[in-house]
Amino acid sequence: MKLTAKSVALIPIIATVATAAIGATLIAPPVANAATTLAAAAQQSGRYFGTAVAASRLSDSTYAGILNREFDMVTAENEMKMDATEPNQNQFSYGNADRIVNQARSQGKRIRGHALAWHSQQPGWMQNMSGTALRNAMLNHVTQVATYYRGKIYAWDVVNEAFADGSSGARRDSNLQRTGNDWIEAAFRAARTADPGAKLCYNDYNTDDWSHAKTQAVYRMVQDFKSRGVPIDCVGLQSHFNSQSPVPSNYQTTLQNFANLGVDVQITELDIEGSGSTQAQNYQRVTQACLAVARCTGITVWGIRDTDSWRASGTPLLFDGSGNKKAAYNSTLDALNAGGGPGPTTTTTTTTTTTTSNDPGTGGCSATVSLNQWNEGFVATIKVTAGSTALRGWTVSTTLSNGTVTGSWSATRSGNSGTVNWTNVDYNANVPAGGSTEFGFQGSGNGSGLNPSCTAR
Ligand code: 9MR
Repeated sequence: MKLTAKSVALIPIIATVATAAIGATLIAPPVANAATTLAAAAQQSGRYFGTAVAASRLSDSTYAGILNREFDMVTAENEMKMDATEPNQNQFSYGNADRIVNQARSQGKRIRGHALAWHSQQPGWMQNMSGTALRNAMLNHVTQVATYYRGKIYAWDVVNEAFADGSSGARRDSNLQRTGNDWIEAAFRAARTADPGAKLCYNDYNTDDWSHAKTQAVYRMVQDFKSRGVPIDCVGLQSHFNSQSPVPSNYQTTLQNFANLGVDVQITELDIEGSGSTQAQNYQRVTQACLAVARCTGITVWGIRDTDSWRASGTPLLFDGSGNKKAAYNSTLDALNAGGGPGPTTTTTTTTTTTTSNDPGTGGCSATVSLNQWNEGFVATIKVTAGSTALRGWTVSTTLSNGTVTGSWSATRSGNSGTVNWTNVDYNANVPAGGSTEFGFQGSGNGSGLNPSCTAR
């Protein structure tokens, strides 16, 4: 069989699925027809293709149509930022963020969380804080927001834009930085505790050119975090390009060098000002660079149509103001279809499966599982639903044949592999008739086949 780039890209996925069936004859995987959407094309190599979404635009049918068709990862453009989610201290507000999250999840899309801690778009009450009070307020924010969305976020931008531009290689001066240089690692530790299943990213702009002092400074921070065991899983390169800040010739080198530190790399806010074939070529180069780096797990563009962009006059996106595909769309799709090196090695495609167990019936309950599986581990979120009578307590039994529980939330556990039983905690014992509650756990190994079954207590 002649191995085309595309068939090579498909092998890791097919090999995983087909292991059990191999044995007798090795059948060459069919070369798939070219995918016709960005998400489907990216999925061929185990990657995602995402976009920033504004809650206010979801009611625009052209916008929502393109979103639902083309993308499999969503970032809230502004709705998860500190000013949006904690407008008054300790009063959290998730309405607009939830609209985006619920829309994405109902369409089977995953979510990048953006952003837990940032010097910009802070709520007014935070802007004038300093010292220990600010440090604690920041950590509380990280904990509350990451806990609220636990189990629903693929990756969090835990800290955004903390380095200075220019040649200093220094941290950016900000109220958060003045609470002490360890504010970034403190934020990452709080995020890990709050949502152990989310990948934790450091995200920044002007970190695309390997020779830039800012790129080097972020690299050294990530290297330091890895060496000291600070929990960091990914680096986000925003990648906002225009004629003053073009796609650098060493872009792929930058992606590869970060990946070599043992983190995933994600292109998180891609837009490239311009038009026609020049813009198309630039999008193609960026896409090819990601595909060539095994741990570049996906690309997110910062908006759908040019008119949706934060810099609309630069027409930097893949669809024109009427929602038509631009040349840049076609070159991006073609680059994804042409494939590159193998897909992400440490994180294969995340799958979500749902199994419904026993019928709730009168007085009973049912349990369903949503599973987030990657190579080394998984996060399972279990939804308990009451039947026609309210629950006063519940137990869910799960079967974990090839994995071990390493952490859990919102339920008390007995056992950590094989048959594992989960009992409500105080605050979620009572579930109204027809209502539901969730608990979850993370584990190493394989979380498939949990087959949850619920019993009312
Ligand atoms: O696209 C966002 C725009 O709607 C907001 O007005 C702006 C406010 O800071 O933030 C934009 O998104 C930024 C992102 O959160 C972080 N990286 C730079 C993005 C573009 O400015």
